[in-house]
Amino acid sequence: MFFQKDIETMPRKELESLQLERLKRMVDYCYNNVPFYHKRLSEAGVTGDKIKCLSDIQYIPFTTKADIRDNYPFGLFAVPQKKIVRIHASSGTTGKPTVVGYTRNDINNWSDCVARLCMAVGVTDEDVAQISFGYGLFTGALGLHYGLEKIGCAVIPISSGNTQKQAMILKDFGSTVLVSTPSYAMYMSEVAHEMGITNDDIKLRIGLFGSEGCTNELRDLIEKGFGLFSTDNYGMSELMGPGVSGECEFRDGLHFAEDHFLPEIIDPQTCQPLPAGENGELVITTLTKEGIPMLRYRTKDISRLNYEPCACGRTHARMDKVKGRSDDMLKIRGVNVFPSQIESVLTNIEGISPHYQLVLTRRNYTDYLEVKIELIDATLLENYAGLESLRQSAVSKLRTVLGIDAKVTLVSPRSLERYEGKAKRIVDMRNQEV
Ligand code: DLL
Repeated sequence: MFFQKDIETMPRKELESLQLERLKRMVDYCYNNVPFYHKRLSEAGVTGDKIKCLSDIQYIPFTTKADIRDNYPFGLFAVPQKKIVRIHASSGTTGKPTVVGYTRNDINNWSDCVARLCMAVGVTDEDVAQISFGYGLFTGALGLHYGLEKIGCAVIPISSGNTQKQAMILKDFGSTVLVSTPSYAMYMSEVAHEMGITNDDIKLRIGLFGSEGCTNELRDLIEKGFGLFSTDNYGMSELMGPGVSGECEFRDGLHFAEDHFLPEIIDPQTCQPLPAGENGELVITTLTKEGIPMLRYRTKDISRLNYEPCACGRTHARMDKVKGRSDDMLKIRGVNVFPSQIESVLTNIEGISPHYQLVLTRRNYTDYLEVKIELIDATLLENYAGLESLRQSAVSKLRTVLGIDAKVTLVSPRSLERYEGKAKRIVDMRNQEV
């Protein structure tokens, strides 16, 4: 199903000329309204009329998270304060948050983009959506909220946390759509089952998961746990929030809202554009944002673009599921390791739960990786031989996929922390060499 079929299936030629026209306009808009861009674009000698084709985007300087932080809080806003109707922020791991502002048009475009990805998996005005993202400065909850309301779906703004209550509401209100991070959905299904709630007691049929990576293996476990069909959606507050891209029912890549966002892939080391089909860092330019426009924003997310038409009829480019971040890709003894690779290995081993933690330490200038994995069955803790064989099997499967040795520690069921938002699975202590 489509929310804006004419736009979503627009012939590529037409779409690209719309993008070119909007890109030229966006460059001039930034130049004229944001002193930061005025300086950057003047230094690079780029103005809207110098952009003759889409690949000329490569002459525009990049924008980074540091640029937003340096202009904290509102320095990159392109409109006077009175035109801003909403402010969100993303909490960084350190220091000040990155702050973003939306005009009324921005909010309208944002809800259109979200409505598209909800309808692409079949959400209708008959659905009841439980939004279990945290409401607040985070864009996830209000982003999905407005998009779902636009379709006419009934929204339950429960926010995250209080997981037993979440399970009760799922059952009592007959929620048909669950909106959350995949790790929270996994946790919620464990809690619901512990409370004796079975899939016959609930009406969930669709999961709209996003805001963090999720392997297909973990997705399959969540779907089995709740008896639903789910899609992945991607976005970031700097660009808008959720709605930048999302899967359709074919789940063969996440369709961009390419009339609003122009994606590129670059080599994160050389910063040079990479041809379609290659893995690299996703760089995105907003084509319509008024509040805080972004020119060539470096997302740090690693993915790949596919411009082939999709079986669903959408013509907008698709990105692969995010493979990891160029900055939290783990470099262990010189080897690039993505946490998603580890997750795929673990979810394929019988007897262990999908909850894990990666602990990195450094001794004598050498990195060590410990993978803590939770058992499903506590009785195995009394069976040394069984435990050891499970451990060995995990070690050898990890070695085959990662190409390095990891220490595997099996821990009791339910002993690792659970998350109501994005999971924090990596504990990096390498700067505290022992
Ligand atoms: O997480 C926006 C969002 C909310 C997207 C709800 C989808 C659903 P931030 O908090 O600014 O915004 O975090 C953005 O999260 O650069 C990615 O590294 C990661 N991320 C977001 N969606 C996905 C996804 C929201 N589907 C950062 N898969 C991004 C993998 C994701 N990583």
